[in-house]
This record gives sequence, C-alpha cells and structure tokens, in this order.
Amino acid sequence: MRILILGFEYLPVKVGGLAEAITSIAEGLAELGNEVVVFTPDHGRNLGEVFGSFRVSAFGGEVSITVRKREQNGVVVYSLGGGLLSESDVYGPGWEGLLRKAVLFGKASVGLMNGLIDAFTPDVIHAHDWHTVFALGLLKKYFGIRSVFTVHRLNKARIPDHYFSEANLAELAPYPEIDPEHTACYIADMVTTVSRSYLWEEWEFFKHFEGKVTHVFNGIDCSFWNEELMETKDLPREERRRRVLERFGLSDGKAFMFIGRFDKAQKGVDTLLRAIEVLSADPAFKEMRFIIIGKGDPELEAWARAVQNRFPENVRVVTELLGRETVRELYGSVDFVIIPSYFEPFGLVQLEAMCLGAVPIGSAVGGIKDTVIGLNSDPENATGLLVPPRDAFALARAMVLAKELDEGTLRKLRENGKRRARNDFTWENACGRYMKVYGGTVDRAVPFLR
Ligand code: NHF
Repeated sequence: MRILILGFEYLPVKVGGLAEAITSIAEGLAELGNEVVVFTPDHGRNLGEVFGSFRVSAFGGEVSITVRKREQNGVVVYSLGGGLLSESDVYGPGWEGLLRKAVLFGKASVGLMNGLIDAFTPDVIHAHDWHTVFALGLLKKYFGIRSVFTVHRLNKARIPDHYFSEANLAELAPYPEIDPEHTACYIADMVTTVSRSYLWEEWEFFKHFEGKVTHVFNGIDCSFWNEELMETKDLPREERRRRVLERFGLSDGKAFMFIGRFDKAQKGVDTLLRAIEVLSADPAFKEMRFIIIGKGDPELEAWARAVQNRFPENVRVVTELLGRETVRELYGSVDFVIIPSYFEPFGLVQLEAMCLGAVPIGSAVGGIKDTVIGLNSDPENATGLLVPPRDAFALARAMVLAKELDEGTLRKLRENGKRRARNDFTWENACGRYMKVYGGTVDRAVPFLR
C-alpha cells in the first residue's frame, strides 16, 4: 500500500508523545512492506535536502514554500517550510499563529501533492490530531483519497469559521465556531483513537462517528527501554536504587518516581503531592522516597518545592530536562512509578516503566487502565496497581500497600509487566491493526456490544 501520513510532530521534532507515536507508526508500516510518505511542517529545523519550492497565497499575501526531503528508517519525509511553517514553536506562535500555521500546512500540502501525484498516488491518507484538519480536508477535496483520522488526545478547541474560508474549505464551516476535531472526523472515512478505554470515556464525542470509529493501541519500543542496555545492568536492583537515591541526596528506602508535565489538566502531579502530604502522617512514610521529575505550571512547581522543603529526607523534585538514557537508568532502579493522570489517551510512562521492571501505580483511566493489569482484579497476571483518578487518599493507600508487598509478589509483577509490554503492545501489532483500518476490515466500537 502507498500511505501518506500527516502530522505536526515527527522525530526528531518532538514536543510530547505524539512524535514517538507517529514516527513509530510510519516506520512500522514501512517495515510491513508499505510505501510510506510523511508530510510535516519544517518548524525551522531545515532537515533534509531542498526538494522544491512553490508559492501559496494565504491571508492576503503570498508565502514562498520550500520543501525538504529526507529518508529516515525506510520512510520518505517531506518537511514544508516557509512563512509560519518555519516557526520553531511547533504549536505556535500563539493560538492565532498556530491556526494560521495549520492553514498554511494544508495549502502547502496540496502544492506538494500536485507535484508528487504522478509518481506517488496514496491509497490512503492517515492524518494525526486536529492540526492536520486543513491538510486532510484539502487533500480529500482535490484528490479524493480515502482517509483515516487518528485522535491522540482530544483538544476540544473552537476555531472561527474564517480560517476554513481562508483554507478554501468554507463548505466545512457552516457555523461561526468550528471544532476542528469534529470536522476532521467528519471528513475521514475511518476514525481511530489510541486506546479502547479512552474511546469509551469520550463516547460523547466519538458517538457522532459511530460506524466508522475504532481504537488502535499504540506500542512501546522495548529495544530502547531495555534493562540490558543499562549502565548498571549487572548490579542487583536494590543496589541500583541505593545509588540513584544517593545521587539525589536521599538515603535508601522504597523508591516511587513521577515523571511528566506539571499541568493542572491531565498529568495529576497535584494528586501525588496531596497524597505525599496525606502519607506524611503514616508510620510507613519514614521508609518511602519520592523522586518527582518534570516542570511546567509555576504554581505546581512551587508546591512541589514546598513539599520537598517540608520533607527533605523523603522528597526530591527535579526540574531540569533529563536525557533518555538517564531516564532509563531511573526506571530500571526505582521500585514504583506513579502515573496519577486525570485522563490518558494511551500514556507511555506506564509501559516504559514496565519494560524496565518498575511497577506502575496508575489511575484507572484510558490507556493506563488498558495496559496495566491491577493487582486486586487479577493477582496472577497483575502488572501494577490501579487507583481511581484525582483521589489522593486512594493513591496514598495504594503506595502504602505497594511498599508492604513481599519480594515474591514484586518479582511476579515485574516479570508480568515486562512480558506484557514486550508481547502485547508492540508497534508491529499497532501497524497490523492500522492496515485493517485502512482496508475497512476492522471491528468497530458498538455501544450496545460494550
Ligand atoms: O500516548 C501518543 C500520545 C499518547 O496519552 C498520550 C497523549 C498524547 O496524551 O498517542 O498522545
């Protein structure tokens, strides 16, 4: 099959989990023998050789578009630069800048497709997240190619209709305020999201596309997230933990780690901070250590620092960016990783942790619920602990329970976790299912069969 992928992030350009997901999907599809081409904004990175240029009229002026081409792990990547497409802020500058960038990406995609169509006629266009809505709409309008839209995370934004007029897609904007995710799903022949539970949690949105909506789980690349590649792989796990804690100026104890964005809308670091405050009154607290890695909202950062100052023997907050290898060392050394998200379309942290033998304690939502098997629901196959989201007391209780687990149970959780991450959530599985989505031969989400 010839597959055209559209996305705002593609490695090495990375803001969040999206880059990893789109790149792995494209490479996985290529490995399955497909011809895979990607269109993505250049974001000022100038990656690859100049392939061509053309002019596009937009917003009352003209923009000169430069197309660069590179081959990356079996995938041909075209990056579109010029005007706002060369802006280094991937999702900016500002909200209006982002909307204009998205429109320009759409128009430039048509220009590029016009030049390629002779040599490369896609069988399917696979667009990712709402920033590609104009590109998807325009490619569909001018080339009539079958299309799939994947929601990695609902943004629930509203866009003034004039952006659609500017994109020459006025017919898609019958109201003054348009939800671009809704429009993209409406245009697409099939709609997917990245976990089964997220799809049902957001059924109020997805129900509008009943009949053409399904889920495709993401995967995890266990070849990188692998204990064998750790510098300290030959040391026993307790020794690795002792060393890591020492590096952060903490004495040995049961180690719990959080890694993620400090935000007030999704990742739930506030629930963890509250849980630590609750736990401080528990005798078990003395033997518990918390490494909290991330940055973002200044209020949350200040709260995290205040918690560290109150409990200097137990808590370390790390706000500097850590390299992937360092993060791997940490996953392979701590006992537990906390994922207290309010919601999580898929989530990578719980699987990265499982690959490296850290036991996840996560919210029972979205992809976390689908990937982690909870100790209380299935002790034999369990890979971690699941707790209700936004419930600091439940999280605190789960952490005490985790701390008291005997060595045998812990070993089993680790082994189950590694096996599940490696076997059940591969990118190969994900791509195999996407192939079925492209062909329309996939099972659908049916509300009366839930
Ligand atoms: O893993 C890639 C990522 C997901 O849960 C994640 C999210 C955004 O919020 O699909 O997209």
